[in-house]
Amino acid sequence: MKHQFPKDFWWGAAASGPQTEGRLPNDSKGASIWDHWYQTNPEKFFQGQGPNRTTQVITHFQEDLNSMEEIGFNSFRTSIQWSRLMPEGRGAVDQAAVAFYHRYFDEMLARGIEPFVNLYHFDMPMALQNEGGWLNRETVTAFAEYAQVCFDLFGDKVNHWFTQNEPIVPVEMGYLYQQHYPAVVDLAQAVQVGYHEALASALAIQKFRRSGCKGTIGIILNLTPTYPKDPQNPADQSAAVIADAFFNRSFLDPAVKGTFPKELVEIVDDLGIRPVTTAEDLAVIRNNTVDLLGVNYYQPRRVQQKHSPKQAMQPMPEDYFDAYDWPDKKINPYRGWEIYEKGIYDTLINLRDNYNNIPCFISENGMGVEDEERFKNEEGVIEDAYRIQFVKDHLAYVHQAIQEGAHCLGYHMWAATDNWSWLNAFKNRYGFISIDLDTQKRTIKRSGYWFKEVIRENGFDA
Ligand code: BGP
Repeated sequence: MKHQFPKDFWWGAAASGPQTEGRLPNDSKGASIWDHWYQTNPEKFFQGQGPNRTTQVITHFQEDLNSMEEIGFNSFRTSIQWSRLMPEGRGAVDQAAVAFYHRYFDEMLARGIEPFVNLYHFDMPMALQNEGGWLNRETVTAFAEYAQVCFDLFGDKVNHWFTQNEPIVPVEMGYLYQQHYPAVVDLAQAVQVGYHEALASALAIQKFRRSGCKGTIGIILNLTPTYPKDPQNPADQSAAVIADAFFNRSFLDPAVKGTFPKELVEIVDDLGIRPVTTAEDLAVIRNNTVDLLGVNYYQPRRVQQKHSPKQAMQPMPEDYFDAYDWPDKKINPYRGWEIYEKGIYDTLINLRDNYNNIPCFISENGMGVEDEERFKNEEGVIEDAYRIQFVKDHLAYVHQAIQEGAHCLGYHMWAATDNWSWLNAFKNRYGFISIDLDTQKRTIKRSGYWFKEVIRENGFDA
């Protein structure tokens, strides 16, 4: 049986500015929170590798794009680094950065690769972080101004804009679980940060619409379908509803419906930590929902009713549910994430049924594997059969969801090339294209050649 995808399906992959661009000595880029954290705490980063030396796209983008063209991508997502374009986060625009992004997007277009451009991928400019970052309402205004600068500069080249990638991640990792700067643990701050991110996204969408830009604007969310341990047990079920409200609907509802989930509003009211807001700002959120939703899918979340004693002194999302370790789960041992292919289908069906079947696409899905060098053949090609299987199994479910009416327009894998990954740096490799970090040489992996066939056929044999 052949899984045939709709005409004009988006095939490609994703990356982000901070994970690929790298720095040049004495460049004019401003510091982001990552540059700052690496400077103060290099030991936090796997093998001490920081964001200054990534895959050096700033000088090697042509080679990346050549490989993507060879595979046959018709689209590719990356992000503009706010701190590269506007080193202080507001005010002056750096002309070297403008020239770089123009060339980068031009070179994509010249190869028939549609640039999908995201504006924020966890990379707060340090100058703004010093004023409170997302805790500060002024940052929201600065973000909308930055978005406007991007629309004005690159609006004639870019058809698909995204305001943010995974806005829940700066909330959870920066303000609850200490994996991103500023690594504090404070639910009240986390709620304010999340609210400001949602507002910033809506305000950027308002700017986009008011400036009459062509194309679409959306947001990219990591949706983790949430399964109760026992679906028949009402207490497990309500634990799943609350976890879903915290980690999915917190951004999905405002982005698509312009509202916040009532379960979450009740919790923050109960705890007395409702974020500071104005009626005017709430109206901006209500009236500026997305055209297009990017769905990053890696793993599900499994929960059960709260049995365990409270761990932290302060309030935490985990006060409302316990994690459930499903004994039958499949796991990617390198990343420690469960692999559950059907989750991608359940997510698309949820969007179909509960989110007005909003146009969406899979904007990230992938598998990070350590030490892939061991799979290199005599020609230097990495034989990553596991990645082919992973993508195939997920694509089969995407196909099924489309057959059943889901409005899914494309599939982007994470990632195009191997790239630098936050605290894990280069530990796990994700790309269709491998990169030798010493020589910066790019080589397409077996999965990349397999994907080339899928793109050519617009489908594959199941
Ligand atoms: C997503 C992020 C990406 C990327 C990916 C893989 O959450 O949008 O930036 O990093 O996950 O995760 P990791 O790099 O942590 O292994």
